[in-house]
Amino acid sequence: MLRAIELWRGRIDLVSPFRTSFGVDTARDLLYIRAVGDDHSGWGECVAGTEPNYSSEYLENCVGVVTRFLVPVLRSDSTAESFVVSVAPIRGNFMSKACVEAALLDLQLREKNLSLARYLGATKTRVASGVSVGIQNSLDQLVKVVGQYLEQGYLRIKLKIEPGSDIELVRVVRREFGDNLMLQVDANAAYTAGDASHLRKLDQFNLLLIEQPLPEDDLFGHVELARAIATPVCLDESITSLDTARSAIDLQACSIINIKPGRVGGYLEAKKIHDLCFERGIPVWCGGMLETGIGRAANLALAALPGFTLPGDTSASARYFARDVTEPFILEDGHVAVPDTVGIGVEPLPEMLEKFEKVAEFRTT
Ligand code: SMG
Ligand code: MG
Repeated sequence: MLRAIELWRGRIDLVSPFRTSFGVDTARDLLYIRAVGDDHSGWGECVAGTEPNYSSEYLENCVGVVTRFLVPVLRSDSTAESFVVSVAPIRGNFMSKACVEAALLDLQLREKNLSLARYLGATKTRVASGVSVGIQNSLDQLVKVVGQYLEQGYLRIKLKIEPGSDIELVRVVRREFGDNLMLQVDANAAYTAGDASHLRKLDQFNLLLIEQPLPEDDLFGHVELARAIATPVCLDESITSLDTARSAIDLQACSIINIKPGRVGGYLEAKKIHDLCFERGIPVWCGGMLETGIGRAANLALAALPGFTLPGDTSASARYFARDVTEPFILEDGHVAVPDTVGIGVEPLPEMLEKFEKVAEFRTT
């Protein structure tokens, strides 16, 4: 039974600034949802950023959406599944929905003594991990950073690119680390349909994929671009639901999909997208939103499904934080272990939670 929902806020510094085509992050503002039952509680992490630049959602707004629209649908007998149905009429706000759903899932799975991985249908006990490398101040710095990650054992490198900082980056990294390196790029929607001939210059580097080259709502632009270049197009921001995933696949706007539960409204929708892609032969991989251990744990459970055939942005805790909020996730032999106890398998460490603030509590009836 669900007795209460709590909202917790905190902030955690990143070990190094993370620069993308839309901005620089030096820390993460955090919103955790805690679903309180009789004997257990479940945690969910909101992936929204401080500002609405990756997507239109932002953390402060999520606090309002959760409080005003999502918590009021909850009853003491609510489940993650019933919650998803109840909030379907509320448009968008995927990241707000996803963190509440995640907390409910964690609680109900703990009550059933079942791990999220097993509940979702995981077939792996560890997940191949890549790392996302932000835009650096110089090419020398980029080579140094990539070299360090490879030394740590990461199996795939993703370079953030933007106009003016793209072809040369890839050329230098390929030259330095060789043709066998699994390498991909992420533009975070920084290009336009007119950039096809420029982006075609990436074709010579045998990239695994180019992620979200064009704006989120430009599916047709991606169709045209995918026809014009040889590098496989992967969508991230554009895929906000099972329906958009199906449209993108049918239109051939992409041949690979990055699945992020926060972006699609939760783990249940993420699993549906996985299942569709699996059936359609579309490779998927698990994206990242600089999550702390709470979000990371749940992402690892998802990434353990059989269709996740490409390494994810499921890096170890140390890639992000000097000290994670949970027990740290570590990289071993290029992989991160999938939690397999109950629920998401982790909880905030008491000494870390002390630095958080419980900003709201709602009792259910
Ligand atoms: O969690 O390792 C991570 C970050 C991966 O590059 C990453 N995420 O567009 O895929 C993406 C970005 C979005 C987050 S930028 C703050
Ligand atoms: Mg991306």
